[in-house]
Amino acid sequence: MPFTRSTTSSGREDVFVNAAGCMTLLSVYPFTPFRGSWLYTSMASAPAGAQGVRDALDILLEQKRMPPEEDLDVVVLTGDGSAYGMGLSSTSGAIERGLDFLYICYDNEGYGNTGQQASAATPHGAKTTTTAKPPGFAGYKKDLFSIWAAHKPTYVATVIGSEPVDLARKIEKAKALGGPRLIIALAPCPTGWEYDPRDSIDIGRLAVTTGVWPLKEYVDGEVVHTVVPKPRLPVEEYLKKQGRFAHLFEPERNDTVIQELQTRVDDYWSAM
Ligand SMILES: Cc1ncc(C[n+]2csc(CCOP(=O)(O)OP(=O)(O)O)c2C)c(N)n1
Ligand SMILES: [Mg+2]
Repeated sequence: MPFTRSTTSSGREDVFVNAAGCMTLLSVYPFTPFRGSWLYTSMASAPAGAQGVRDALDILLEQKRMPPEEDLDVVVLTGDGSAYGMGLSSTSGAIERGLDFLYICYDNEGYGNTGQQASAATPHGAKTTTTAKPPGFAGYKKDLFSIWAAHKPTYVATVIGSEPVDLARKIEKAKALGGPRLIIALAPCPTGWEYDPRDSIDIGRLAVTTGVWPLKEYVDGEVVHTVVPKPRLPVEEYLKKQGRFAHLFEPERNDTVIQELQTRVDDYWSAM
């Protein structure tokens, strides 16, 4: 029988396993805004922490010390620094073991908490506190979606706050499934990306309409795009809004990098 689980959660039925990052600052001992339990882990070990919590819950269930209706969902919550980099090894192990957990990564494309140093999720050309400008970050954003999908987990999806209906549908879908599940949320960050907070939604929309952030899901071995931007706006519309890319436009326009970023997005969509 396929695994199904109630999606009507108040949050009390979740255990959040949260690796060090900006989200950690929501909880200042002994207070937390999370309705359920919250466990803090080091950057590299949230999925290992999740395994421990899941195992403890399973033992309680097996020994009938907890009724099934009181079972909890284990939700890992980390930034991109953990999800794309430091925690990737423990994530791979957890997926391989078929751990029943939902991993939510909020991806602000840098080590935000410590001052926006470059991470494995930083886009090419962006200014960070660990990259010279110009020309900005020399590396390329890691494709975490495909890395997860290669493990053949139950579910992988990308979301963004500026597309709330798509986001809500994917969270509900992920919550109803079992096994390893990932949701990656591109999280525009006013401090790290250098823009006025009121532009967060516009920047999120531009990430989608320029094709920079494809909204998609992997389920049953298939990748499906849930939003296909047509026609796509030029990538520079997205870049121009953010101070971290300002050096690509002033004092001189860097056509080489701007064109490279555009070509990479075009190549992605023409391969679909
Ligand atoms: C092994 C290790 N190195 C460095 C740190 C310091 N540190 C704490 S939070 C953080 C940034 C985490 O980045 P990310 O996961 O992207 O989350 P964000 O801060 O962007 O929310 C760093 C480097 C740490 N806690 N552990
Ligand atoms: Mg980050």
